[in-house]
Amino acid sequence: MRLSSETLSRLPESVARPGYDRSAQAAGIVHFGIGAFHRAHQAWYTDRAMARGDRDWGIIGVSLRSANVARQLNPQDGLYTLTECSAERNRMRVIGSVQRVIVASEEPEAVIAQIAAPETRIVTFTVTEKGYCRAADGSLDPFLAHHGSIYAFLEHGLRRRREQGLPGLTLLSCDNLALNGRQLERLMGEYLALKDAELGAWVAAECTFPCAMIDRIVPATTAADRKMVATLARLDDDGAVMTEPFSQWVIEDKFAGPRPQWENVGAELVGDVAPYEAAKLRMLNGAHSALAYLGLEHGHAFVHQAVGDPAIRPLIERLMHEEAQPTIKAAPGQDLQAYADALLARFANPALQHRLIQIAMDGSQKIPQRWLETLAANQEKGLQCPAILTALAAWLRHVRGDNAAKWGPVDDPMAARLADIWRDEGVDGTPRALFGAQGLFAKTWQASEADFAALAQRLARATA
Ligand code: CS2
Repeated sequence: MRLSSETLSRLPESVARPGYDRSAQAAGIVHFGIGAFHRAHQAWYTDRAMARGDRDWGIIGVSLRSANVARQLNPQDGLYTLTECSAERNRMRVIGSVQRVIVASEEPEAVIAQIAAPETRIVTFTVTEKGYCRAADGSLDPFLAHHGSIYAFLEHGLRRRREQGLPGLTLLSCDNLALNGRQLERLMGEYLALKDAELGAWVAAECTFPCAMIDRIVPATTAADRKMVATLARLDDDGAVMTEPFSQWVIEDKFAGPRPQWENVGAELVGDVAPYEAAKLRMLNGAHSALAYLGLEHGHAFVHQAVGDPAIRPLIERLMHEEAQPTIKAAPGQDLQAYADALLARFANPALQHRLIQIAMDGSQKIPQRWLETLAANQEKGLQCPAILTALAAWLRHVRGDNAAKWGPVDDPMAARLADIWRDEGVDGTPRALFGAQGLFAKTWQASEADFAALAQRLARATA
């Protein structure tokens, strides 16, 4: 029997459930990219905010293309379990904030109508780095943006709001991009400049784009996880998500209208997100990507194995403490030393089963804000980053296909282009084609001759 509004009462007492009348809630939020991360993060905060008395913040989820999540959640009335996993115990809760999932490619009009609905106040996004349709230099790639992107749906939905005299919206990016709100604002502006400049002016005046730092480790759910959940919940749950006990959400307090009282359930509303975001991207995500490429080369499958490997761990510590941390100007009360230590403990959580190959995906979209910004900031001070350069060499080998036999083909929107560069330029030319003055990533970081020498040395070394 499957989890749903009807079967909810069959759950054992130990499983917490929504403490509010779900059917009485209007949907104040439209969320693009309703994958496991959103369900374990924002939907969880919103569920608890409503349990504390907040009202009408139901979430309508949108999947741009895949019907998987709709198939998982719609037959369950949007309900799913969230399990917090640690070595000590697993704690399960049913989340009630998601009402329905729309597959945009199947029902585009329903998405537009939902954005234009009077009760909608906030649109949020976890569409991953590549969902923003940026070219290598960070500007909007019009070709990508014109084909079923978030921008097209926002354009139509916001135009309708304007025509109907409805207020603007808060457009809140929850993806791992540097200054994600500023980027979304700029990219949306670039898109509307091509499509409808008048609407662009209305959006600039009526909508806001707060920046946010979002953090919770959420491995992809496996069949074994679903089996475990079924045993504990005594119901099948196709939408189950597994995560760690830790969670953090720091949001720039810049809303166009009402918002949930997320601060009552642990979120931090601040004036400036930048120091939190830089710490998270450069330390957590930077270390994660390094663990991924180095760990796969060393034959590991999971994060906790890679961080426990004495051949890898010192390099991760160096990357965080000596290379990333000094580039961040901490906010008052922000302790970066303690932050790095806490990250090492989170990575070591053996109950999470966080796959390195999941993190290795889409490296071309991730390394600029995770590594290249750190390299650039150190370069300004005349410093080199040996740990990041070692990780960068491992990434170069990864996109050459060195890990493919064991871990599968390279999963990256730029995979074909990177493979072409490797084939045409070889080991001598590839680092320059990517990180030279004319390189693909030149906008974020340009390697010095010493960096190229260090990369060449690392690439020459036998793998692992
Ligand atoms: C990871 C992130 O897959 C990845 O690239 O680094 O998803 C990471 O787990 C989250 O950002 C943690 O908040």
